[in-house]
Amino acid sequence: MDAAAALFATLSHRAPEGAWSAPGRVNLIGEHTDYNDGFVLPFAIDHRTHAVVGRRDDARIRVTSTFADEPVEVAIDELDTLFPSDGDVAVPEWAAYPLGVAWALRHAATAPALGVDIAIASDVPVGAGLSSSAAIEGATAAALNDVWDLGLDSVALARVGRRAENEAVGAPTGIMDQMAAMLGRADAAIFLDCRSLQAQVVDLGFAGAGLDLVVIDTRVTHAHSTGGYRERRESCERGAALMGVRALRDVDVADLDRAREIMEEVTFRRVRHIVTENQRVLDTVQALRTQGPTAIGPLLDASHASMRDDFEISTPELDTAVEAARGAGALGARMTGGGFGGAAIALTPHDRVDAVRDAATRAFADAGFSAPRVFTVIPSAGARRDG
Ligand code: GAF
Repeated sequence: MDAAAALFATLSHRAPEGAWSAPGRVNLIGEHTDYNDGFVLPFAIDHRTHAVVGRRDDARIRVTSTFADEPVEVAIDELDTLFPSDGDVAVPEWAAYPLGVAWALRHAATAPALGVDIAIASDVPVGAGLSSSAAIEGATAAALNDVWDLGLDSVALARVGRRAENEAVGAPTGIMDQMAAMLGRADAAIFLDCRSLQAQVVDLGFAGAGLDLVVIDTRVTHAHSTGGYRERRESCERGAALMGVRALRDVDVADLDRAREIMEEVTFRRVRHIVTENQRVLDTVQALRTQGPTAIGPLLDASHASMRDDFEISTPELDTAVEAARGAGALGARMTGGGFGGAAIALTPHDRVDAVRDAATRAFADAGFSAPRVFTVIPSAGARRDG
């Protein structure tokens, strides 16, 4: 927050209206299931994006951030022209997140054309699969919802964030990350039905069970606006159409034999990942509720194998991180997020965290990869006003 406040002071001579923040997330399990109307189990982490916002006397928005050299300024009335439905976005990519949120908010509610200055600073690693984008969207949406007095609830703000991501940034993602950023709770995950958007809080109890959630950031960055993510999404849509259902959420594990008969092999494997992953989310929620977090390791492992072999979104670095973590005593490990780079997570007994860090670092060096960044995260609160 201090960095955002300092940045704000360079942008505006007025006192700010307030400070808001939203977190990045780790997805514990349920990968690529969100845009298939399925289930996910993410939690918000203790890395946040801060937005310090002040009013202006005119009807313009000026935004600056630690990602950028220069502020970007636009008239509120021009927002529609910045994000045409069929054309190129007219602002730098980082600015499309906050300005896209402002644009989507004005379509979601009757917002006054009240000018604002926005300064954004973040400690959510970018491109690491921890959803730095939803953190920017969440912090901006929470701030403008208050400053413009729109009265939208958390789910409506998550939808606004997703619209910005899909239409302003151009990444065809689901809604998991925005929901996690808005609804996160300390020491808990959010069990989300991505069809109904009903969310349940599921206690994680990592600390009480002597566990840490270790993140191994491979430092191979990824972007969901490019190839692989979109292609996987299209495979899922093709699979659902062949099965005659609205979305793969409507296919059961028992239907997989029929799926294998009516589609070619690659589409079948994409379908099998989604169908089995949905079941793994349900099984993880059940295990957390009845047995606690020490019971979920095999489900995390199975999820990784499915993403590596069936959905084919893992990378050699992610596989190396997962194997090293398991070999050093993690109860279970998997890549998290959209894949093609980013981070792996490892559920690790507290006294094995250093061993996991050392093993991952050594395995990366042996394989000739750049050193990973290894750290623990704590399940934390969602978007909020901080001051
Ligand atoms: C990215 C997307 F933004 C999410 O919507 C989700 O699809 C995820 O990849 C994969 O589970 O984070």
